Amino acid sequence: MIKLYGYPRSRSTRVVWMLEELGIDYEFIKIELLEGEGQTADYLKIHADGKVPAIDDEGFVLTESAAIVTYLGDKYPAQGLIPPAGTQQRAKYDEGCFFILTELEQPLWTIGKHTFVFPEDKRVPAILDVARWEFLKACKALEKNLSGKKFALGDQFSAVDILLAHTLRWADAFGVASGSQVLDDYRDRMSARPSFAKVISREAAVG
Ligand SMILES: N[C@@H](CCC(=O)N[C@@H](CS)C(=O)NCC(=O)O)C(=O)O
Repeated sequence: MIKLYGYPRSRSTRVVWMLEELGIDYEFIKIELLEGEGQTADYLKIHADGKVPAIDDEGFVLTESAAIVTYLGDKYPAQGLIPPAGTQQRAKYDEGCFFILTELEQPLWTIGKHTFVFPEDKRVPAILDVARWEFLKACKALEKNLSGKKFALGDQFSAVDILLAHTLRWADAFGVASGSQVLDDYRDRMSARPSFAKVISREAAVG
């Protein structure tokens, strides 16, 4: 059975969501990040930087939320959550992933790091304005690409919707407005999926 090392409402939520969409069994191992468990010698053998998520699939260890979600989609193709490699749809899937990780998540994470993640003496408040501006700019581009579409790739739900909706949910939780009704509606539509209700209860169960 796949082991998922995670922490509720973190980037490991993306992997929980993917596993719930796929409908496969997994063991959720909570890493007590706030108590320093990420930095223990045992966990550093799994994730070199002590972060979550990581998975152990029968001895195959993988880190990075987008890589894990993509691996799982490829491993369980019957559910159709990732377009097959070598197709134009797969290239669009990759485009979406890279945009989310490099253009959308980065300014948002900068806001998070400099408001509540970093120790106070490492925070640079002056960075917040430019990070908000950068995030809104990415949201504008995203709005153009999503307008008139049901899902990020068109008519069919895919793993990139998990990464995107999770990132938009994070923005909301950080108190950072997207400035776009299209994006807010999309985020709420994805969050209303039955699989996401399962994510909430699975994370609640680990505390
Ligand atoms: N790029 C990585 C980022 C992983 C990451 O930063 N995880 C955070 C939780 S969302 C973490 O484990 N932080 C603990 C730490 O920085 O020590 C991914 O997408 O998996």
